[in-house]
Amino acid sequence: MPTSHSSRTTAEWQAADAAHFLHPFTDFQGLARKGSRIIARADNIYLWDTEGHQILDAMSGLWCVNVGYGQTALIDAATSQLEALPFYNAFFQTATQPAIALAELLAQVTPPQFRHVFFGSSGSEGNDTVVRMVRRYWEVLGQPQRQIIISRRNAYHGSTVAGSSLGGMEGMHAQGGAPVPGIVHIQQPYWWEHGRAAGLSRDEFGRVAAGWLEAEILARGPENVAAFIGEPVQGAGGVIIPPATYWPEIQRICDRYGVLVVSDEVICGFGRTGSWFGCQTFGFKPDLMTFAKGVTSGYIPLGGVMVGERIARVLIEQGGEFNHGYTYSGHPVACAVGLANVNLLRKLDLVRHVHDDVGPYLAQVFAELAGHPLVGDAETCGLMGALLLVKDKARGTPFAPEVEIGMVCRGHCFAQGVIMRAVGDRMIIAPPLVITRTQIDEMVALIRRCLDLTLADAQARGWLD
Ligand code: PXG
Repeated sequence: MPTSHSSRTTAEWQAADAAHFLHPFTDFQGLARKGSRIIARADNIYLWDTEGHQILDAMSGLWCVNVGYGQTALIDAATSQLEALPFYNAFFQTATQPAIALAELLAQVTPPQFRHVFFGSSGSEGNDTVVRMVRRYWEVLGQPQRQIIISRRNAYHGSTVAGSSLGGMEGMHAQGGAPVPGIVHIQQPYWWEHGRAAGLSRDEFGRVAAGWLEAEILARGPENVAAFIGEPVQGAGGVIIPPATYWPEIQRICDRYGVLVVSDEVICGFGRTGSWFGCQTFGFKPDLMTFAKGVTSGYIPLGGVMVGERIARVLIEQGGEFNHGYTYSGHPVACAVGLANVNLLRKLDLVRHVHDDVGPYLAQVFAELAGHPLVGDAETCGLMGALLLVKDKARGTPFAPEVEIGMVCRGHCFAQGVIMRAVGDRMIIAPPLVITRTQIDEMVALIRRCLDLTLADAQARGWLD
């Protein structure tokens, strides 16, 4: 029988972990050799591991704990809903109050084209719903040949069969037969890699990158293209912030060919970019919007799809039964937490806090970090940020791939008590939206120390020219 939390040592937990728990996106043997760091508790923007180390969580759990840890409004909402009704389904002409109330609230806080929601429990399930729903929409309209969904390389849309297919991660496509037929990828709008060398300004490059979508639509035949999907800012891909010209041009192209626009807001939604949703920051009007993570600040699994009126009207008025759904679609406890979370985002005015206060402040301190000898580029959007580590700052030369400079830097972050993600040579952050200016100073001081330590390693090991 498992023993209680406190009666085991860290080493005992690590041994049990290695013996039984297959972690996501993990080299199982490598982790078993090293042992996991076991996180025991959290408050506000800080975590503590089982050894008592305090860690500043600059990744909000995994891009999700928007309101920070320890918010009693969410905890109380979950416990009272567990007592009243821990579960009931929404399949057979039944509903629960929290699911209805959250659907109503989401219709209020999302852009005006959204009046309906389809619930699931994760971003991956949301994107599976997207694939089935866009194809169903075109079938109902008598255009069943409109099957193709265009996505982008280095996108992340989840880990289910549809999610990994929509995503553009090479490592995922190399395993298990993704992408499934009917999903194609264009190049991502990453100026540093694809625009800078060509001598394009960011704005010029944004239009060029959007043009790749038009070329793909024309190559496939517009009559065969169902939808385009993209994250407003690619999160897991390394916080790739598109030029301001990109999304408006994407919108114009999709409008011209009648192609549906899907905004995957799993990371960008609920305040992360300084607006309620990333599509508002970047100025486009999606037909569907996938959400998860920030809807409950990660306190409990919940995700889904906001369905725009263009699609909802067709499915409701002409579609008949839509043969799709999950046991936990509209889970009452998850929805009760979602309600408390969205209400708290409003009460604390966190979207404005990001837009007017801590977002601009993060941009300012990141601009200062750009002066560090290891940093070739520093970018932020709201409370997402990326530092590109380069070998030669003046020329912007990247490190050789085998150096894995990002992993070296991440190792220092781990030891210094700040959590950043390394995506290739990009060091990225997405701290809780409740972070204060003083805490940003504390976070940046830790990051600067890690950059210095990484630079010292690079010098000692001869990785610099
Ligand atoms: N869309 C986007 C844009 C995401 O970021 C998903 C869909 C899938 O959500 P679920 O809830 O099914 O995981 C995500 C998830 C990382 C990392 O390493 C990012 C995610 C998940 C795991 C790791 O940055 N994003």
